[in-house]
Amino acid sequence: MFTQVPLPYAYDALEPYIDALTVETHYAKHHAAYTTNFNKAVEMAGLQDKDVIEILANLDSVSDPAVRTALRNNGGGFYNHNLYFAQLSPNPANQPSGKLAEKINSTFGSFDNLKAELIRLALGQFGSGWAWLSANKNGDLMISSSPNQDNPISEKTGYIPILALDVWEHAYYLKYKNLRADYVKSLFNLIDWNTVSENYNRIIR
Ligand code: MN3
Repeated sequence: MFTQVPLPYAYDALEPYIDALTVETHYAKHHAAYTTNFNKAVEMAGLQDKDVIEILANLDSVSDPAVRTALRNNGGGFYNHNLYFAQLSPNPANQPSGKLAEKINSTFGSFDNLKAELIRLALGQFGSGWAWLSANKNGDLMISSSPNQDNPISEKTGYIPILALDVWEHAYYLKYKNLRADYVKSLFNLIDWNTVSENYNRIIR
C-alpha cells in the first residue's frame, strides 16, 4: 500500500509564496486521488511487492493498456507529488552544498545558471507537466521537462528526479492565475536544497 509523504509543514506555512488553500487542495485532494488510484491500479496489475520506481521504469511489462495508463498517470502523480511536497519548506536552505553544489557548478557553470535553465524549461512546458533536475548513479545531472505525470523514470532516461517543479495549473492558479512565471520564480523561495542534496546523495550512494 503506497501512502503520501506526510506534509512536513502546515497548509499555510508556505505563504505568501503558495497560499494555504492551494497547498490543502493540492495535497489533500489531487495528491490523495493519485495515491488512491495508483493503489487500485497496482492491485489490478498484481504489483504490490514492487516499489514505485520499479513500476514506473517497467510500464512496458504491464499487458493491459488501461492498467498500464493508470499506473503511468497515477503512479507518476503519486511519486512526483511526494518529491514536490517534501522538497518545500518555510525555512529552506536556499543554496545547494557539498557534492551536489560542486556537480551543479561543473555541469551548469553556476547555481544561477541552473535556476535560469529550470525556469526556462518550466515555462516552456506546454500545458500540464513538470520540470526536473535529475541524477543518475554516476552522479551526472540532467534537466528536462515532461508532460502530464510523466517523469524521467517513466521516460526511461536512466535518471531519477531530485527536484520537481509542478507546473500544472492546480499548483498555482488560485493565487497566480495565468502567471506561471511568477509562481515558478517564487517556488525558489521554498525549495530546500538540503532535501535536494539528500535526494542526490541517496541516488549516487
Ligand atoms: Mn500537482
